[in-house]
Amino acid sequence: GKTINVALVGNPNAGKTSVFNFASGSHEHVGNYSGVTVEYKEAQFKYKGYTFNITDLPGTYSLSAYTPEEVYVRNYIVENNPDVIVNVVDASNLERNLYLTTQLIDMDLKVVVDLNMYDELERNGDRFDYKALGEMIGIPFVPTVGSKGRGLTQLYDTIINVYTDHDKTSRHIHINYGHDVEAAICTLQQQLRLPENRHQLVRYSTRFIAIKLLDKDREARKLVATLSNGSEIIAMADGEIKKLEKHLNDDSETIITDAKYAFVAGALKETFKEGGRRKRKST
Ligand code: GDP
Ligand code: MG
Ligand code: K
Repeated sequence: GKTINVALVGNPNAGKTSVFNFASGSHEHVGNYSGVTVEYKEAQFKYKGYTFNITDLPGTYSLSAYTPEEVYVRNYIVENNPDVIVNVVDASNLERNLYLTTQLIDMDLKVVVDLNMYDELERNGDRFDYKALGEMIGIPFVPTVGSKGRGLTQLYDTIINVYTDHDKTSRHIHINYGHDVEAAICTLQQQLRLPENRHQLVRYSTRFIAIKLLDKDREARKLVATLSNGSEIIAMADGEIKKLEKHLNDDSETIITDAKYAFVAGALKETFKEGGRRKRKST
C-alpha cells in the first residue's frame, strides 16, 4: 500500500505526543519536555491499506526563526516535505494556537487541523463552528481528545482524504495582509519566481519566502542570498520594508504579526462563542 508521511506540528502542550502515542500504540511517558533541546520521534502504523509514517515534532508557537525549535520544525517541513501536516491545536486556547496555523497557510502545505482538547472546549461550554472556520481557511478540522484516543479514526480518514485530494474543505487560501504588504509581496515574488531560481526554491512557496523577507527573517535571507539574483532581491526587500514602515508607521514584523492576529480574531469572531464556564489553566 501507499505510505503517507504525516508530521505533527503545534504549540507546546497542545497534545501532539498524546496523539502520537495513541497512533503508534506506544505508552511512553507524556510530559512537558520544555527545556530539552530539539528531538523528534517517528512511528509507523497501518490503517485502511495505508502505511502512516508519523512524526512528532517539537512544540512551537510560531515558525519564525527565533528559537531552535522553530528553525528545526521549519527545516524539517522543507527538507522532508511531509505529505500532510497535522496541526495539533488546543481547542481551549484557539486564538493563540491558530497563529501558527496562519504560517502553515503561508507555506502552502496540505494541512489538517487536529482540534484537540475538545473535551475542555465542551467542559467550558464554548460554542465553536469549526466546520465554518475550516471552510473559511480551506483546512478541515477534526475534533479529538488525544489523551483518550477519541476522534483519531476520523483524523486518519481526513488525512487520507486530504492526501488523495478528496477532502471537500481542503483548498489553498491566502491571508490578505492589506494593500501595501500585498504589493510588496508581489514585487518580491516576481523576482523569486524567475526561471533561474526554480531549482533552488522548488520546495518552497515563494509567497512564504516573500512574507518572511518582509518579516526580516534571518533564515529566509540566508536562503535568498544563495540565489544568483539574491543580493538584488535582498536589496529590494530592504527597500520594500522601508516603504512599508514609513507608510504604516510601524516595524514590518509587527505589521505582519498584527495582520495574522487580526485574521485569526476575525475568523473566530464569526465562529466562536465562549461559554463562560472557563477555569484558568495552570500552564
Ligand atoms: P505536546 O506538548 O503537544 O506533545 O502535548 P502532550 O501530548 O504532552 O499533552 C500535554 C498534556 O495534555 C498532557 O498532560 C496530556 O495528557 C494532556 N492532553 C493531551 N490531549 C488531551 C485532550 O484532548 N484533552 C485533555 N483534557 N488533555 C489532553
Ligand atoms: Mg510532545
Ligand atoms: K509537552
